[in-house]
Amino acid sequence: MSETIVKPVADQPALLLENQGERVLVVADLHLGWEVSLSHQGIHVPSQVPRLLERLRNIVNNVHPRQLILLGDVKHAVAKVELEEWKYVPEFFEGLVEIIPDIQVVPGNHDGNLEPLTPPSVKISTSEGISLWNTVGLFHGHAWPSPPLLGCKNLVMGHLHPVVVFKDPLGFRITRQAWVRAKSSGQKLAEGVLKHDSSKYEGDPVDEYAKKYGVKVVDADCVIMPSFNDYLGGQPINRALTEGWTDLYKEYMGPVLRSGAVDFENGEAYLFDGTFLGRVHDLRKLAQ
Ligand SMILES: [Mn+2]
Repeated sequence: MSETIVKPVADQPALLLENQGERVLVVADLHLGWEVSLSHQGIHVPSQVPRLLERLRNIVNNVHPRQLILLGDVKHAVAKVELEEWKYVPEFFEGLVEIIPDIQVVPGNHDGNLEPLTPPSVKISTSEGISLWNTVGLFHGHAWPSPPLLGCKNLVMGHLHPVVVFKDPLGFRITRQAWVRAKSSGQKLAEGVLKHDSSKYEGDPVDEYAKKYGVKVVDADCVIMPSFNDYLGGQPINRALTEGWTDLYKEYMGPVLRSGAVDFENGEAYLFDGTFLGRVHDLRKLAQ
């Protein structure tokens, strides 16, 4: 099998995937129309659409991908389409197809009724995600991935919006968006998917998985993507377990992280410039 390269674009919350010279760019969590929810609270921020498009244009011009994957939560309002989304979302996609014609959306929990807002050329998968080259599995993270993704050596997800909180000696808090890389256990993921599918079996989940889905599960390198919309708040990944692991945080983790199938505590956090911050459990003392 040929080598697949998975690497963040320098200084950008965007991931580049490459296999045999074919390049695919991934961004997650745009939350278009997020400004509208703020304006309901009396805070007025100008539309982020032109700014997001400009940033995407620069990245696409630099890395020349064949395809752009939007890894969930393209829009902000959940399920129902808010009036403003009829403006923001189509405006965004009209601009985006000019920048790159091949667009694949992997829906997130905010992407109900996205289809009527997108041009017909935009492909939308199910929320169980997609696999590329049988080596990269991409899913948003709010739901279990589809069975074949567990055979991929690399898994990519969004949804969490990871940020790291630093507290200096004077008590000032500094928050930075971050990448998290962590190892997943194929066996634990297989257990999770089988359980989600209400499968009854005895013995080894890996064997059962191979029998049921015809997929040989592997331990994968997981990348948890920062949100592309940098105006959004994020989930501080290094809050003390007693302090920050609220129900909301657990909700943000999604079933895969909650199941413990990804070794998040030993995950490595990086800033956009590539600075290695340390392992998640070591970073907790910085937030105290
Ligand atoms: Mn989400």
